[in-house]
Amino acid sequence: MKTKTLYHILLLSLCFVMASCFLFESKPEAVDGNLSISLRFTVLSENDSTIVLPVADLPVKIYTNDYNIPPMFDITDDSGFVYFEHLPYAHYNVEAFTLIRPNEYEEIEVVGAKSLNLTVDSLGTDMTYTDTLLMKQSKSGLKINEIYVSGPPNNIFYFYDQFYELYNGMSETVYLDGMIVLRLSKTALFADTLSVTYIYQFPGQALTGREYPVEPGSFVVLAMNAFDHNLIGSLAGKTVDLSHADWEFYNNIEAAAYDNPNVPNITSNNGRVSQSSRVDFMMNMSSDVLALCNGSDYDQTDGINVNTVVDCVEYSSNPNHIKEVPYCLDASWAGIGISKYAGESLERIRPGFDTNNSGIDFVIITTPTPGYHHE
Ligand SMILES: [Ca+2]
Ligand SMILES: [Ca+2]
Ligand SMILES: [Ca+2]
Ligand SMILES: [Ca+2]
Repeated sequence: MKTKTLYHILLLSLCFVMASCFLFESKPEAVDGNLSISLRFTVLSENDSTIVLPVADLPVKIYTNDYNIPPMFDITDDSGFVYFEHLPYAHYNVEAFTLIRPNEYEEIEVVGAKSLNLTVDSLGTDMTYTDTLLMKQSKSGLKINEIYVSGPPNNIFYFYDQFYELYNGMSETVYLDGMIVLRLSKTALFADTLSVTYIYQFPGQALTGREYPVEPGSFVVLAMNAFDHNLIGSLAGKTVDLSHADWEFYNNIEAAAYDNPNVPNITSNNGRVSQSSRVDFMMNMSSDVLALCNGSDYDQTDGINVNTVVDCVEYSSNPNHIKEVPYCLDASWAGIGISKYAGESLERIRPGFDTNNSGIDFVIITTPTPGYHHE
C-alpha cells in the first residue's frame, strides 16, 4: 500500500548536478542574441491529479544544433522556474529528468522535455518565450528504443543499413517468442484494429514461449540485413556494422534475399504470417510507423488488434505531418527535421523512456547506436 504523502523531490537530483558539474558551461554572453526562454516545470500530485506542484532544484538542459554553442544548464528555483537569456533565435531542445519519491518505498523517474522552434516569425516582437512543462512518468516495458532508417551519408541512394533497437526497461526478463513486427499504414485515429503494410514474426510461441529471452536493461538489434555495411565501397566508415545484430529480417518469398547464417531471422511468408509484397522490412526514410505486437493476433487480413501492441512509434520529418495511428499508441510523432542521407537516427532520450508521445520521448542523434544508448 502506498503511503499517501505529498511528493518530495529527491535531493538525489543534487547529486546528479554535482556529478555533472564538469559539463556545466556558463551561459554564452558572447552569442549575438536577445531571445530569452522562461520555463516552469511542474508535476501532478500523486494524491490529487487536479493539483499541479512545482519542481524545485531540477537540473534543466537546453541545446541547439543550429549554432555552435555548448549545451546550457540551470537549476529551477523554488517555484519551478528556470530562465535562459542572450540566446539567438533557433530550434532548441529542452530536457530535464529527476526522480520523485511519493513515499519511502517508491521512486518514479519523470521527464520534462520539449522541442522549441523559436523563430522571429513564431515569436513576433516578443523576445521572451514562456512555457510550462508538465513532467511525465515513463511507462516501463519492452520498448522500441531506436529507429535508424534515414540512410548513411552517400550519393548512391543507399539506405539498406536500416535497423531497429529494442530495450527491456522492465526489472524482469521478457520473451520475444512469436512477437510480430509491423510496418503500419494509415489507420483511423480511433480504430481498434491496425492496417498493416509489412508483417514479420519472431520464431516461437506467442505469449507462452520462453526460448528468446531479453534480460532486464538489455538492447536487441533488429537489422534489415545483418552484415557490415561499411564493406560497400564508398560507405566505409560512414555506416553501421550489423554483422553481429541479434536478429535479421528475412522474407521467404524475396528473390535472392540476404541471409546471414549466424544471425537468426524474423520472417515473413513463413506459413504463419503472410504479406503479399516480396520485399525486405524496409521503412520509409522520413515518415512511417513501426509497431511491436505480442503476436496473439497475427492475422493481418482483418487488421491487427490494437490491444496486442507492445510499443508503437510514429515518425515524420515534417512538422505539419498528419497523424497516421491512434493517439492511444502515440500521441504525436518523432523525427521532426531529420535529414535523409546524413547518418541521423531516432533514439529515446533515455533508454526505454516512454510516455507514448514520441515528440517528447525521442531525439534525433547524429550517429546511430546499435546495441547501446547515445551519451
Ligand atoms: Ca533482410
Ligand atoms: Ca539470418
Ligand atoms: Ca509506447
Ligand atoms: Ca541505440
